[in-house]
Amino acid sequence: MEFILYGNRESGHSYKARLMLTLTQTPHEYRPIDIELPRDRRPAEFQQVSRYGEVPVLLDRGQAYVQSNAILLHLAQRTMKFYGRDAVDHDQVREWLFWEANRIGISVPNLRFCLRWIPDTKPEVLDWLRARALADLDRMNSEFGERKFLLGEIPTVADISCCGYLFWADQADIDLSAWPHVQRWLGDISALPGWKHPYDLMS
Ligand SMILES: N[C@@H](CCC(=O)N[C@@H](CS)C(=O)NCC(=O)O)C(=O)O
Repeated sequence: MEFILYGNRESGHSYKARLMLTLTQTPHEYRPIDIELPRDRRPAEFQQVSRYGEVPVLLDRGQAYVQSNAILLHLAQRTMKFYGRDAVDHDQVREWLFWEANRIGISVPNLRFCLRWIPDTKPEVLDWLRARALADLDRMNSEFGERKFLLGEIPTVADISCCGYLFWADQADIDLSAWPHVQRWLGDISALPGWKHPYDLMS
């Protein structure tokens, strides 16, 4: 198989990569990794290719790619799908991927992680994460007043990246009805042919 994806069902970063493979109808093998195991007890084949010890990892003809947004960019370039129309779009896609990695791809996942798995998280940490998440959702909501997707009328990997954890917003104790444009955008993404919810795609 040309493409092999290592991921985990609770990992939105893994979901982002598999959603791209699925939406582009790219044949691939999915190999789930138990990330509750200590890193040195995970399968040797995974340890060998996971530079930072994390999921997701994509193998493309044996070459390993790590970091979900780098994987998305690689797949966009390989398939020339979900990449926008021209060089200006490609630059904007890259900007959004960097934004996601520093903003909504940090705030919402970590808020969810602390609420679900770290019961003794200090309230001030939760407050900080929540404030960041709300600011990030405000930012995204303001994008969609005039545009269907982040770059306009066509979806790109920028959307695939930014939406990843938002299908689990409830697990981060976030009620998305406060951001109606974000809700509409998520609805449009979930209407794309082949879309599946994280738990249906990653199990
Ligand atoms: N910046 C990385 C984050 C990857 C990440 O945080 N992976 C988590 C799951 S969502 C993981 O592998 N955790 C287990 C570990 O670190 O051992 C990306 O975008 O791929």
